[in-house]
Amino acid sequence: MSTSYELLYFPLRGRAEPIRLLFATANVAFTNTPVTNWPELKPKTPLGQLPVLVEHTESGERQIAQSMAIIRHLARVFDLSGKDEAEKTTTDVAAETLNDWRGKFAPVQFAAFMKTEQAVIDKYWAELPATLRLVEGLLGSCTWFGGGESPTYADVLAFDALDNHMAMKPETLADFPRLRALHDRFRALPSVAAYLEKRA
Ligand SMILES: N[C@@H](CCC(=O)N[C@@H](CS)C(=O)NCC(=O)O)C(=O)O
Repeated sequence: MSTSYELLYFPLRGRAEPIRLLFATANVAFTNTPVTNWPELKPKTPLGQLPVLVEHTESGERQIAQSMAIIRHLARVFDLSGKDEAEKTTTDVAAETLNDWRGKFAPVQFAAFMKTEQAVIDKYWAELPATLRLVEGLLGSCTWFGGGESPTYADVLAFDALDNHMAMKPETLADFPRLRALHDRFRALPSVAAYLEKRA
C-alpha cells in the first residue's frame, strides 16, 4: 500500500525542520503545508499543536502529532533508526542527549518571542562548550551518531541543532572538529544537499 505524506506546520523551520530533514535524508517526497489559518485548524488537530504529519493511504488518512513521535515513526519506516539493536540503542541515547540540548537552546533561539532574561542567555552561551564536548564525546571517532555506516535520525537532530547554532554564531564549532565534520558530512549527502539548496 503506498503512503503519501503531508506535513503541517507554521511557515518556519522550528520543530518541523528535523522532520523535513528526515524526509530529505530518506529521499522521500512529502507535501509541506504551511499553516496560516491556525485558529480554525487547531481544534481539528489531535493535540491542538503543530507539527502534524498526515499520512494518506488507500484506506484513509491518519494524523500524527508530537514531533519526536513523527520522527521516530518515519525513522522506523525509512530504516533510519539504526540497523541492529546496538545501533538503535546508541542512536536513541544520542537523540535523547541532543533533545536535552535542544530544549535548553529553545529559550535562547527564540529569546525575543519567549522574553528570555539576558542572564539565562549568557549562562547558556557560557556553558555551551561543555555541552559540545559532551555531544562530541558521544560521537567519538564514529562517522555517524548511531555508530554505523549510515546516518540515523540522531544525525538529523544533530545537524539541525548545529545548523541553528551556526546561524546565530558561525564560530560555534571552531574548537569541535569532529562535530564540524559531521555537519559537513550530513550536509553533503546528495538528497540532503538538494533539499538544502532549495529550502527557504
Ligand atoms: N511536544 C510537542 C510540542 C508542540 C508545540 O509546542 N507546538 C507549538 C509550535 S512549536 C504549537 O503548536 N503552538 C501553537 C499552539 O499551541 O496553539 C512537539 O514536539 O510536537
